[in-house]
Amino acid sequence: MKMGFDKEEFKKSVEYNVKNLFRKTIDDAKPNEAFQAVAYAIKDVIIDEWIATQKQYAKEDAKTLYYMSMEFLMGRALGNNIINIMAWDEVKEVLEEMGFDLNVLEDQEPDAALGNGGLGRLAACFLDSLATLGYPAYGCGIRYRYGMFKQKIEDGYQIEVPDEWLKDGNPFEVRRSEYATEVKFGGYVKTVWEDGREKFVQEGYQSVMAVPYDLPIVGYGNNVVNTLRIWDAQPINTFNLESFDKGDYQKAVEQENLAKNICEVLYPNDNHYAGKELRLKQQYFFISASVQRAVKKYKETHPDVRKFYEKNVFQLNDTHPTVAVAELMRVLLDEEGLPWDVAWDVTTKTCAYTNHTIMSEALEKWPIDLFSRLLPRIYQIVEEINRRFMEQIQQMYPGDDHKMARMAILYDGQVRMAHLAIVGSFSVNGVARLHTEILKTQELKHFYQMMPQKFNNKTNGITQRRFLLHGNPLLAAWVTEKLGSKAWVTDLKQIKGIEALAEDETAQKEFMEIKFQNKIRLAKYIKEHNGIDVDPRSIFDVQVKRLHEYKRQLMNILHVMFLYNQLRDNPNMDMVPRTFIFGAKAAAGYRRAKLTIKLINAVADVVNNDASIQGKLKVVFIEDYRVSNAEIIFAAADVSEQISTASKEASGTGNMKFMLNGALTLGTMDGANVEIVEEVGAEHAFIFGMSSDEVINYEKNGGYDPMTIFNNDADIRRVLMQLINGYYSPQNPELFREIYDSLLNRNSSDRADTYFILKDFRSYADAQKQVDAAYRNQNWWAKAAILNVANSGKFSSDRTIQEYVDDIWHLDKVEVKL
Ligand code: 26Q
Repeated sequence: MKMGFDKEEFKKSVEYNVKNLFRKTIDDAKPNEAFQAVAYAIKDVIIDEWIATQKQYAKEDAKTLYYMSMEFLMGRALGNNIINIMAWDEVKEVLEEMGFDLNVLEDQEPDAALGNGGLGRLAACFLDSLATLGYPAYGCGIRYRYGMFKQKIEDGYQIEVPDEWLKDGNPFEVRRSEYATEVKFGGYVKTVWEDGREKFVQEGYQSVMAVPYDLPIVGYGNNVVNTLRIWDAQPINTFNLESFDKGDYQKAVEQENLAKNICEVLYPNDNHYAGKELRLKQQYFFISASVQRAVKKYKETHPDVRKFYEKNVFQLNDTHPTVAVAELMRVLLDEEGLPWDVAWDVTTKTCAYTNHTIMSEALEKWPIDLFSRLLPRIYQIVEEINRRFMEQIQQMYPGDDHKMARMAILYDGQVRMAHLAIVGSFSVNGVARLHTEILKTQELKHFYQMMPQKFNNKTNGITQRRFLLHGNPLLAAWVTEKLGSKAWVTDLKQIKGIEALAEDETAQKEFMEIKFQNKIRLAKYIKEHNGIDVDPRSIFDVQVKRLHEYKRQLMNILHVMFLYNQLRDNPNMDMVPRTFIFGAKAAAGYRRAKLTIKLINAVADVVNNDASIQGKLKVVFIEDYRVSNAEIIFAAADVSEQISTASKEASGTGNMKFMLNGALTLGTMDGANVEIVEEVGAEHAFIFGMSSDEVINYEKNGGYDPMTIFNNDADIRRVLMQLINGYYSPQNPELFREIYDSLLNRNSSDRADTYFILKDFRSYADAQKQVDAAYRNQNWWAKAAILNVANSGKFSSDRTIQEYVDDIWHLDKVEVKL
């Protein structure tokens, strides 16, 4: 236990909060009221460390990271905060004395789901690691009123329900109205002469007030509390009731609507660009506010804004915050009066860009007319950046029009945000070794050839505090006991120590018993939420992630259909009982992804209700997959499905969470799977399918012909025919026709089976057979699972953050003493 946590004081604090918040005594408090009271009591502890941390940063004049991201997929805060102030056992005890179960109270908290999936969760893991390592950092984002939608399944279909996460308020947030900042949209740019130079003034604009809310990011056991600053929009008060003319009235109403709309909702598209004007407004809104505030804060204690980069670094989480490049230029040029070259030098020494995808449909390209109308001054600056960059290309590659066309920021009526990000940054990184290599040799090769020094890899990581210590307390305690130390909590490499136990039969038994208990916990969750009975002795084979064609949930369910056919033919077939568990949200407008969810549920309905297969096969679709239930799911998994078409998954991070919890990877050589296999050894994973080189080769040569496979492979053909003969949809045999067509017919790009599902199918089915065979030897399985845990050290986000600090950010650690 950390010094300073006083149980008695905490108890009083909870009682006091219940009284003041709800006019009740503690015995009358409902679980949700008790949750609120406990959260405020914890906040009270955190606040002192928060103040002390920020004072220390100011005192040391520490260089600060601003992690700019449209998404922070935080999940719940209470349990994480209690763990990180190292008061878990004490709080649990006090609450028990008061008649409350901490787990029940935790379940009262809505997830802060300000993100879609991987990219948003990565940002959240990074904040945890930054605070734990003691680095000065802000997360900068948007306080969406509605986060990622809640998913309901009705009749097998996904229904999106608004996520009212702020309905009961957010106990941990602090509104900081003193930092409110105006953000301007639209209008036109007037050029005026002043002080002997040209000045640019935006006129006729509409504006909103950006108001920040701060959330504490608690470091593990080190008194450090960083800040996640999310901005809300408020209407600017121009509404003068006594003397408004029509124009004022109109404008006031429009500005009010603008403010209402901007922070309303997170766009639920994962890995898919949608060129919506409101999305661009959101981007500029939080970036302008964050950049203005960062410059203002710097100037409070530093005389010379030309040295801004010495104390500040902006990390751009994908292209979504890329207007930061132009906004920082605008502030330095127009507000600080710096000449272009100096402003550009400061900007390109401040900004760094992380790429998270190579998929062309995810690349942000804004129509110039929209962009310039909404952000007229920003557009002028982008034009000038582009003009100078084109000049530079012309000088380096005289007459190479091809390069100009491929690299231009402004091209074909569009603003290419990735190009702006690369040109405006001193660092460009991919998120796994393979991904970075693909960027350098394929997608961004022209940029890599021109500026190789900018490119670097930062393989993603995850926080073991949430995904082992909090999510899997049984395994965490076991690891601590075996290592004789909790050091792995802040130094995951130490978990390597349990490798020595991999062959030890007692340890194997203990490990399998813990996994079994975690499977019972998940089985209970499934029973409560799905009404399905699953056997915790069956293999829990899990694919949880956003639903996307490239992630190939379709291949997984087609394989289930294939297995089911075998079982129907031969109910006595010898197989280890298997529970296939899916969890996935589909973007609201992604028809084929939604149809895949329906297919999974349709297969589940048939398979789960067929007594003839003797319970050997179960299919479960977990509703509303999110951070809080993910923690329970990872802990219970035996098999981790990481089956994306090679080259498409930039990294993946779920793969790491499974590994940390002792699941074996069944996957392609894609993203960080490559590095996972490198750490644990290919013999302790099930690897299948085409390599990324093979995939890229096929893609360069017009794809492949799935018809040959269909014609020659009777088992595959039978599965595909079941998509169109009503086998899983007797009321509507045509229901899954679209999926069938996507696998066999050429699309508008003249490709069929774009994600090589049929091509990889046999290899996948073989790997699945090996899983079945391997699980029969429980000693081997336990050994392989322990080896996965033992070799997961590399995948801590603490390692990732330290690499960012060493190679890109160059921050100094700060120590906070209370
Ligand atoms: C863009 C424009 C308009 C609306 C939405 C978007 C948008 C939103 C989210 C585009 C992409 C995303 C999310 C991408 C994402 O999550 N990428 C994942 O990032 C992880 C962390 O690096 C990787 O592990 C995954 O491989 C990658 O898919």
